[in-house]
Amino acid sequence: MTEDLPAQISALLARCGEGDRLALARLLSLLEREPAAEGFIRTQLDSTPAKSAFVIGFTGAPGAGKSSLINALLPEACQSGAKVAVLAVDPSSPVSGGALLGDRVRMQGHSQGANVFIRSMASRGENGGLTRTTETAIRLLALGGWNQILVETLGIGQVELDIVNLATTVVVVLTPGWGDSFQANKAGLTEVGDVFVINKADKEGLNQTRVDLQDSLSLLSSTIAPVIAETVATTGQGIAELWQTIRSQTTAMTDAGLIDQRRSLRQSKLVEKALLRHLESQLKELLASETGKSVLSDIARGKLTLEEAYRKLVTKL
Ligand SMILES: Nc1nc2c(ncn2[C@@H]2O[C@H](COP(=O)(O)OP(=O)(O)O)[C@@H](O)[C@H]2O)c(=O)[nH]1
Ligand SMILES: [Mg+2]
Repeated sequence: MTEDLPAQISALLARCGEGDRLALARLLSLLEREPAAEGFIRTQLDSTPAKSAFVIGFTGAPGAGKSSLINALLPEACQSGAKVAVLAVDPSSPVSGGALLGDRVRMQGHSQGANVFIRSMASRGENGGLTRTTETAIRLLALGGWNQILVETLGIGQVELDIVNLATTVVVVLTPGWGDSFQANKAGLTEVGDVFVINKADKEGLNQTRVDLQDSLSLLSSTIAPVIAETVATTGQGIAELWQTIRSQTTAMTDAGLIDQRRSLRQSKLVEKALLRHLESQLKELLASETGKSVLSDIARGKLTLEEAYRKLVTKL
């Protein structure tokens, strides 16, 4: 089966581009489970015109209420007639982990709708793998015509903050008592957010958290000041307002050119990565060729210095 993986992927991508959700689901499963699939999908996506999508990243500590918020926001997001996808990224759970199942069940109320697509993804866990997989998953969702993509990810550690960079708009989810939490994590989160939600506004400590947050945000110098919203995800309190806030903040960021800036930064990173992959495979070919082998053996026998060998090889590239 692995032999015809590229052909299989190419057929699935064509169907996915026509809006076939089964093909999309199959591609996401391959991405998650088949180590070789990611590279093939990526290479083929690179030669497919990209479709634009609005990606909202939700990040915050476990239990802050990210899944509950996304669940409550789904009807709002769908109202505009958008095709809304939810991608819950779990950096810790194995593929069939319990946390993912919990998220699935919680968000399942909506999964039957033709305009909603919900998917959890686990990580294979290797260095940078999660960011790469998530990025490819988002590109697949966009290809499938899902033009509003809500991504849930944990707001701890660099990998998670990297994922946040894939989003158009970043929503940081906090809860009362946040002011007491640990400093390094706080700084990281305040820097990435465009919208800050204090969820569980029904709990004690709301006012203190609002003051702490305003203090932290006042230290930042951003073109567009981040905004604060307060919600109770479980009752729906503040949810419609939060959606409006996300929309108006995104409009303000678009008008200031920030969204375009982020998009072109992401695009140039994609181009850079594609170039690096290309160069790397050419380099491997060169080293395995007759020329490459003879240069390598000349170095080993002291007939060429490293500098001379390098020059010889670079001209071949
Ligand atoms: N009291 C209260 N509980 C909430 C609120 N939002 C979520 N929860 C509960 O907090 C727990 C964790 O929520 P979840 O959405 O799974 O958090 P996540 O880990 O950030 O995705 C669940 O038991 C929710 O029912 C809220 O606004 N108020
Ligand atoms: Mg969750």
